[in-house]
Amino acid sequence: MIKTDVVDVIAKELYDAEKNKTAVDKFVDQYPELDEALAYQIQDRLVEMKEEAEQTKRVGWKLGLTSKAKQEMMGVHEPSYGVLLESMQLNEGEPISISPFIHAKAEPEIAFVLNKELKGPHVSVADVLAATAYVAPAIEIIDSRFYGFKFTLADAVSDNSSSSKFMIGERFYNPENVDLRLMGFVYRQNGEVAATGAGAAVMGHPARAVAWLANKLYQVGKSLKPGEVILSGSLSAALEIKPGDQFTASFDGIGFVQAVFTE
Ligand code: OOG
Ligand code: MG
Repeated sequence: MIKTDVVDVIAKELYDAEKNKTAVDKFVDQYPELDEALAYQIQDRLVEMKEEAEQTKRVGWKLGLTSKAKQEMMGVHEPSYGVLLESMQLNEGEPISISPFIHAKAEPEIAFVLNKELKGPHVSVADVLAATAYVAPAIEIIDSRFYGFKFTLADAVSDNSSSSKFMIGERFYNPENVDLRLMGFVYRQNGEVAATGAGAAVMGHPARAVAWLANKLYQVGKSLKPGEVILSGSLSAALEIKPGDQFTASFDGIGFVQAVFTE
């Protein structure tokens, strides 16, 4: 098959898998040509299909696999990115039905909202902080379209890095007033502590994940734009969601955000 066909075929399979809630086998076995570069082309095609079908638009980016906890959980040892659409955003406090998901999981993350462009290839942590209007606590709901959440980096990248929904706390903080590296966090499921740590869990500094993204996007002629929201990637292992579950991600100095799930 020629490359453009592979892009269309895989994007369509992933689109249908999400729509019909039916998981698929990972693609690398069937398509040995599926490398990271091709995977980002598939991701772009998949996102275009959703933009069209859902009459929505791109609002930012998500990082994936930026912490050791997540890399070990997934057996993948480098970060990835995906696209956030307006249709994926949930309002704080809105109950979330798990019915559209295949096997969703919840992750504690830090959201960055930019007020300046960030263009690679030499973006640093300092550049990211200078271009950040505010930060806020976030919970990402991921849902892989692959059986058993089993995939290689290229598979997951094609699947828009397992993105599904996200919720950002609606109180916003100037990043100058917190040390994002040392900022402690507590992640709770139904009141019980599931994970604790500090911002440095993400690449030594959460802003480094945003810098990595800007520099990575430069390779495909893209940049981060003012107004875009960027999710840092999970600071701890993702937790499976059951109906009735309640997850709270609390961060020192920037408050918390809570996600409550229903049938
Ligand atoms: C890939 C996406 C990971 C994160 O925050 O690390 C991700 C996956 O593990 O399914 O969203
Ligand atoms: Mg995530």
